[in-house]
Amino acid sequence: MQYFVGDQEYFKGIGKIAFEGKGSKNPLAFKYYDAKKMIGGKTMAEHLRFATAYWHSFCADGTDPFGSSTMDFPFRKSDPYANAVAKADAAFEFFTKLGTPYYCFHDVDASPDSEDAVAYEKTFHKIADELLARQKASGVKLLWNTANVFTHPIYMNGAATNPDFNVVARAAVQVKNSLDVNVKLGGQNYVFWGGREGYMSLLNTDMKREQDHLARFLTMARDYGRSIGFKGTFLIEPKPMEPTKHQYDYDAATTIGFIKEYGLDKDFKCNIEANHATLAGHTFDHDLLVSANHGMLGSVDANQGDPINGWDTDEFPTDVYATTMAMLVILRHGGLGSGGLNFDAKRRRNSTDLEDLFIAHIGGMDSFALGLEVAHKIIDEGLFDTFVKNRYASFDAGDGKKFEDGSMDLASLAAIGRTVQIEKRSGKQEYLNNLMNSYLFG
Ligand code: XLS
Ligand code: NI
Ligand code: NI
Repeated sequence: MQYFVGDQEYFKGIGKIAFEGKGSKNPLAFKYYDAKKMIGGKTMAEHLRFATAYWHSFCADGTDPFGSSTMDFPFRKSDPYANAVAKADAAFEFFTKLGTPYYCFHDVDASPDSEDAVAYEKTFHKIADELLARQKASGVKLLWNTANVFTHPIYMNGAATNPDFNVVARAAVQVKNSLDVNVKLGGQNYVFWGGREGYMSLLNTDMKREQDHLARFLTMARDYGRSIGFKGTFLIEPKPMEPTKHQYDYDAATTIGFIKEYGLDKDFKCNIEANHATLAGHTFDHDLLVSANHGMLGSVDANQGDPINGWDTDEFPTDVYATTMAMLVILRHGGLGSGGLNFDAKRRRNSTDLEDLFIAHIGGMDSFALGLEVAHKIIDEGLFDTFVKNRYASFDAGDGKKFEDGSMDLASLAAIGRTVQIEKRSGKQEYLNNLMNSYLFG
């Protein structure tokens, strides 16, 4: 099989990444991710549904607020259209060599941005045809796309929540075309991340009006998407802050409240990003579980933050404890459905070898494969489940059950409370931590 589409190979010297097993020290091989390995009736690939993110992998070049780019991309061209096509070639070469069955992109990652809305639309649809041809040739599918309505200066006061109607309308150009392209490419989901849908100061902000506008905009996008045949899930990606001080989609609980408040719960779910959950003061598995408990776990942006600083560092996931806790939620929830694990993650600014892009993804995929294996074993053996079930056993029968069923009032509950003998029962956290380590390290 040829892993590149045009006549140019961009990742020279790197072939198909193979599974070599845990003894391997080859940096360009999987140690734990064995795509075809069966775990509880499904292959690892079916459980994990990995996606590569276009923006971090093929656009971001190491530029940060303190310095310019550090990374060389062999596919960069000066002509914007030729650049987009070469980027697509490189991207699909990368997906097929690595073995991520899905990808995700923002409109302006894949297609040149333009001040001129008509030119933007025309080019975007031409690039979408290029992407479609590469999807067909490779079998790689679109997990989701989204519109970048936060980078361009016109969005400095927000997109759907902008106080200027004209900006809201301009954002609609990008969202409408992104939905059109999604349908063309058979996208499984469509994402909204409200980067600038929030505020910096209440002195200049009508919060209620902005939130109503956001809901109105999402409702219009939902109606338009359904009218053109989009059958997938609309996803909102919570994040508490950065770039704005207060973002309206703070965390899973806030986002679910918003979705329900505005009657969008039949069409919308959450796209939970690990680093966003930790920025909100939660763990990754907390926000996954909040979503799962409401039937709102749609998809995952698989990355990790740095525990000693407070911004979205978007690191590749390497913390197997966190991936195991995440996979416990995902497996108990019955999987990700049409969602997947999208590596919204970037190599560090000084990881400048092209092979580092492969190595970073291999680490992320291996970390989730390990998490999947351990979580499956934990669920299979049932020790934690039994422990938790027993902890709540007083609600399984008798008065506890009546309380749970709603067949008891406060006066009868208090009457029982007058006579009960309360025994001290340990929560056994240290025992459970040690048990967890025995699963992780054998
Ligand atoms: C930024 C977000 C962004 C979304 C897509 O923090 O994670 O990358 O995933 O717009
Ligand atoms: Ni993200
Ligand atoms: Ni992020």
